[in-house]
Amino acid sequence: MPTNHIFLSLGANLGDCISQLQQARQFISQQIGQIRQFSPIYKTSPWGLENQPDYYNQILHLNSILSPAILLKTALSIEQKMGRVRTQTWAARTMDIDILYYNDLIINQPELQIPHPRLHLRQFVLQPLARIAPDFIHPVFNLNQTQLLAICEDKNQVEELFS
Ligand code: PH2
Ligand code: MG
Ligand code: MG
Repeated sequence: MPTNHIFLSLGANLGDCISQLQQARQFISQQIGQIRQFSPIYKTSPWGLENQPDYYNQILHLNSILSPAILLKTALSIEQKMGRVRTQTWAARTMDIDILYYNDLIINQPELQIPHPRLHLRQFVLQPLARIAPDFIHPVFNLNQTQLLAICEDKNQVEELFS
């Protein structure tokens, strides 16, 4: 059966973030599919809404047979199981799981946009992506991850911690 190449972004800034990232990887490998590659964990300053704790971010490359809609549903249910409470946009959270890419698919629905519409604006996404998938092409901009990182204007701090 053909599998799909999916990139997910994980982010947490409430609770024991490193353990939560590990727990999220476990749920994802059980419920979504095999993790083929993962980036180091990065400690990053909050993008978009200041005055909240620093984030811990990581990117995963997976194979999955789930459709984009079921993938989204499963990611949201893992967030919920991990204690995510949604308040305002970009507020602090125990776990955020975003779909960055799903092969070269382009989806523009109100509740699901792929590629993630803001990934190219974020150092905390592009630095880990450029580490694990430098040659992967963004299907809208037709640039690879290294090229996107080179032109990204985000100056928020991103510190690589460990793998
Ligand atoms: N996620 C956001 C908004 N801002 N900033 C950092 N550093 N890391 C994130 O994961 C993050 C953010 C929206 O989901
Ligand atoms: Mg997000
Ligand atoms: Mg999200």
